[in-house]
Amino acid sequence: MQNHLLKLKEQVLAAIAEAREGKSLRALEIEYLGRKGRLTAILRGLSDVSEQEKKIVGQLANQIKNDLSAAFRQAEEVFSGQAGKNPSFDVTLPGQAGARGHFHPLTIVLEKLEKFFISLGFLVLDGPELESDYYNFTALNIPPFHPARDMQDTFYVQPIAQQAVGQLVMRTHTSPMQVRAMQKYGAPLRVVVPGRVFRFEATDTRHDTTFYQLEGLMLDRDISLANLTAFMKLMLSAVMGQELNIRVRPGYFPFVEPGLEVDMSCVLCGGQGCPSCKQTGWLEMIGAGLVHPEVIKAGGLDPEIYSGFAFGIGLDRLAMMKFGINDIRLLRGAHLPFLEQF
Ligand code: FA5
Repeated sequence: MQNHLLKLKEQVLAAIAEAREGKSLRALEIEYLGRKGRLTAILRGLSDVSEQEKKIVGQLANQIKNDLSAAFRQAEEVFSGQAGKNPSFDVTLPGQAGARGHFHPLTIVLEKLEKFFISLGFLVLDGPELESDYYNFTALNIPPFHPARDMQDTFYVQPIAQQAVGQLVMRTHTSPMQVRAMQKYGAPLRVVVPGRVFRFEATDTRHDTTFYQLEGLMLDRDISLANLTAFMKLMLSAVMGQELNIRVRPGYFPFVEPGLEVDMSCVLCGGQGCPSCKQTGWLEMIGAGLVHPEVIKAGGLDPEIYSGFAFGIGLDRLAMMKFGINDIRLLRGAHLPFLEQF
């Protein structure tokens, strides 16, 4: 009997949920709870059961009747548009504002860069953080034991299957993706590769052991330094939201020839000189150059046909400049009062 009652309750609740108008709701109520309704009939039939069962089943049946009546009232309110108009609920009271998240300064800078390069027809690629020694160094014209390896000391990882992949490193820059992209997509090629990189070095306000870079590579026929400098000026101006000047100086990276350091005019002092730019009016932001013929060969392409430029920009330093952050370590400090400012 109890099971029968509980099943009946489920049946009615399902029918209420399916009702689409007040009329069918009223018909349902009469069918089950009316004077000649099915639940009423069950209650009447209780005269045939034992006193003890009568007590238990009677109590359950009454409870079910009350529950169903309440469900009918609630559904009726929905149909009559009264739902939510309960006078004990004051809709004019101010609500509780939910905490709203926002983007991290690094994400803001990265999105601006990606948008800029996508608008110029570049692909955005992702690369492995745990990289082979070959792509991180050797393919970039930095063979084993070459002194240039000292420029970017890193964390070496012991591979499980040594013979399969050779030495593994936490990548020191995003440049390994240059050769990977050439091998996968050939030329002509326009790609940018944002990502996290790792170095084994002492931290200070401008150096961290983990930071972000964005690599850029453009390969085609007749790409020159003029193309490179034009892109650098446009890119920095787009991210900073103001027209900036750049200057280039010779720089040494074994995977480019010639190699350049690109500085941008200091956004804080407009190039006049201030503590942030060490009174020079310039800030070093980017390593760049024309892709070395050996690197183009490692990518499976002919350096007699294709030339190109490549660059690597530090996103942390860019975010520091854009938002006036004076210590790079704040970017990964997970310190909410700091992050809530952006
Ligand atoms: C490189 O990593 C080269 N792969 C860049 C490159 C790409 C050159 C393509 C030529 C062609 P560099 O070590 O200078 O270069 O780093 C590039 C940028 O990363 C720097 O300008 C700086 O903005 C940032 N950076 C370098 N070291 C750190 C560090 N320890 N902490 C934070 N940012 C850093």
